[in-house]
Amino acid sequence: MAETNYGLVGLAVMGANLTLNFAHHGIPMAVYNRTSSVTEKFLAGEAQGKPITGADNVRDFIGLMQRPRRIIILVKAGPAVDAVINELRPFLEEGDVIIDGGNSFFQDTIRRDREFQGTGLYFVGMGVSGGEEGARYGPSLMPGGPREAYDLLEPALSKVAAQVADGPCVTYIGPHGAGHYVKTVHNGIEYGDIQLIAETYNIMKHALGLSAPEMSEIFARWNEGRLNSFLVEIASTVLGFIDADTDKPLVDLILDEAEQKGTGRWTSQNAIELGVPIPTIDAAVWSRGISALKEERVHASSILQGPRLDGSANGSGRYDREHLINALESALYAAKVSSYAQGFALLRIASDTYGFELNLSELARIWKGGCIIRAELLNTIQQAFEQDPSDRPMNLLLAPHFAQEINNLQSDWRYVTGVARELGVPTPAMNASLDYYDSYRAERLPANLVQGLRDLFGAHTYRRVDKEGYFHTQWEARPEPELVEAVPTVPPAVTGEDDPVEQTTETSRT
Ligand code: NBP
Repeated sequence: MAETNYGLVGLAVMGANLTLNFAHHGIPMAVYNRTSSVTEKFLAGEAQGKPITGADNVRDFIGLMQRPRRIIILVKAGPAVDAVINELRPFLEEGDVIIDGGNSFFQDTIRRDREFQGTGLYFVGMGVSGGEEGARYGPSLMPGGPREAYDLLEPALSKVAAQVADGPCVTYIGPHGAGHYVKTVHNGIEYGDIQLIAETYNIMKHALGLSAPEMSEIFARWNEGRLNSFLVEIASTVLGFIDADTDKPLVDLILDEAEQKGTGRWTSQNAIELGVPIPTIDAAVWSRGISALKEERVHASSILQGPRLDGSANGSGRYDREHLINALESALYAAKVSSYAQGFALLRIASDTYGFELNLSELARIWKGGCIIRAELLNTIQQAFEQDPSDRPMNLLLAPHFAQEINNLQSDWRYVTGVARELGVPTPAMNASLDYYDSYRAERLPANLVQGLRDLFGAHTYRRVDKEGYFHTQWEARPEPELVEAVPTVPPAVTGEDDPVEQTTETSRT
């Protein structure tokens, strides 16, 4: 086989497809998998006739590559990554680069990056988005770690990444765990998008009584406009799919329990830690959680009632079909913009907090192809963040283009959430997006009362709008603590072994 610097460990779905992608672009690959039968099967199957060679042990695998080696690990995130690193480490030499391409927790990547510092070896944490097809034909790549390691990888990564009009969907994300952090938030945004699409489908279904194939056509039409995106396109595909066994729309036969692997939850957890509001993504995460309570929900549905509507149980006939469909398109778009505004606000704050030096415009650019959230909208987001720093919006909602659009769309957005409320159709993400918008644009929120309450019960202090400084008020006349007679807290012990504890009672504040 031709000489190569590139190797890959982990030949499951992602690893096998990414290897084929590298080979397709003329980059010979060495491969290794813990279970050697997987390697043998791959070499004898899809890898046949391609510049791909493999080994059944790490020593031979390392021997297949020239220095400096660039070894991509694509195994299950977590301890498996450390196990592979520990296996490889004794054979690595100065200048070699390890690239973890799985969905690793970014704090693990920060730790691994630290462990590699000063060893002469490099560690790169690289987010890979696009699933099986992306890995094979062009993913969006988010590599983070030492800049000099990225420079070594850049020529190959630029070839295997998805290509869009303004370049390959890869860029240097930033130091330490920046790549995996950005991939995590990408997945959080993906959770939000998917939930918003599902809620839009649910409102349409309940308010208009449309069939799945009818809704498939509506999503296909929307995909030709400002909602153009991979997820809206595949929503149309899934809704239009007819099950061959039953001749029914397959979507109607799929159990309504959504699963999650962790990146959405990590996004929410991190946002809470940083104090950044991302309610749409949070709603998407807990919606999957409540979906998993199928048995409880079925039970509750026979006890807890929804709104009492005149006429039919669903909304059929209540709403003008074309008007509602158009409003749903506006609401989905507006809610999506609000969700992206939250996601990018989180990226901005995290970049400052962790020193990731993120370029938000570049992130929007590399998400335009290959990845699950690829969408027309990202062009406008890219442009908004390309502005001179002084003109760059603090929040996407403030970018003139989006501000004008949302100002025009908000009445449709409110109408749609109102319809959902009227019908009792749950729309947590759609509402969270709108509430974020209404909160963000509120000159005055009721946090003044929150502060007053906190100061009353906990002397937490507050600031005033008319004076500088922190204030505490004695809100109510407080009775002097009163000493009362000693009261036994336990009945006198019959055995005489436990003496009653003497206590004084005092006015207490929680
Ligand atoms: P999996 O996440 O299913 O992992 C399977 C691979 O991990 C196999 O090669 C397996 O080897 C290896 N492995 C395990 Br499990 N434990 C190991 C250990 N202790 N030592 C060595 N190898 C071990 O594979 P995947 O779905 O291809 O995903 C790979 C990574 O890419 C994951 O982090 C995933 O989250 C991420 N990702 C996946 C997708 C997707 O669409 N699937 C998309 C984006 C990112 P074996 O054959 O010996 O069991």
